[in-house]
Amino acid sequence: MPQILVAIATFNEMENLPQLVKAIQRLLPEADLLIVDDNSPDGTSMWCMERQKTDAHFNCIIRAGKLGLGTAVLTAVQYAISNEYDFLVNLDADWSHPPEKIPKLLAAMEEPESHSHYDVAIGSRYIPGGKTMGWSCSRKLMSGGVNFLARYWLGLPTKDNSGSFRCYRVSTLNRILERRIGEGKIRSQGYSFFEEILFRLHQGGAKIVEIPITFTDRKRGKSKINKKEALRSLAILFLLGVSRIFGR
Ligand SMILES: Nc1nc2c(ncn2[C@@H]2O[C@H](COP(=O)(O)OP(=O)(O)OP(=O)(O)O)[C@@H](O)[C@H]2O)c(=O)[nH]1
Ligand SMILES: [Mg+2]
Repeated sequence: MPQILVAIATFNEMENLPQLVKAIQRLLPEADLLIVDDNSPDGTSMWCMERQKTDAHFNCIIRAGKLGLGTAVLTAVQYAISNEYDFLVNLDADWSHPPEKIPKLLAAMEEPESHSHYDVAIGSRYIPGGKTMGWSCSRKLMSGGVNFLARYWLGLPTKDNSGSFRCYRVSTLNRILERRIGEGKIRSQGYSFFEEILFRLHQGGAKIVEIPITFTDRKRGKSKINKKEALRSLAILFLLGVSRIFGR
């Protein structure tokens, strides 16, 4: 049986997290869960610490304050590597990513018919069969623009490079990223983490597959992305593309 870690970064997700944890544990009773919470004032941290005491499959890391989505997922990557999991699944807490697709992401890592063996499976909104529901035009434009940059500026072959709903093969994360992580050379602290990690993995020769998902805009709780973070992420994408041109 492969060892699976499902990781969720949270900040003020009390309205979403308990139900989502229940749904994931129903789907994957053998998997472990890791919540990386940034000391959420709405009670999420307290809930996680209480749950950790009674549930052997549930762990949490509570950080000192809001340190960014990218560094939270990086913490989960480091945890998965040091605890020698086989697969790391990441998703958002706000039900935008359908948990019932997690088994499909895991199954996509191996394709017995074609003897294919993948390093990353992306829950993708931008391949046939995938879609977004409830997004404004500006949100669609922003996501389209970022994905255009990821394809043509970073040279990524995949269509959905900005979503966080993914499954990673942990041995590949370790092989390609361990040194860079150790040297503190992952640039993104926020949302560009997802393009950056894919870029680094692709450059390291990782095989990536996409499976279609329907992304639903959050119904409860507040969005954490803001203009400053969006601009910072764009700047990082620009710098990553420059480093690609100069082969560094
Ligand atoms: N630990 C941690 N989690 C974060 C941080 N920022 C966002 N998150 C979590 O990351 C996930 C994605 O954040 P969202 O606010 O939903 O971002 P988004 O999906 O781009 O925005 P919406 O469309 O409004 O949902 C959620 O589970 C958040 O709780 C952070 O600074 N630290
Ligand atoms: Mg969201």
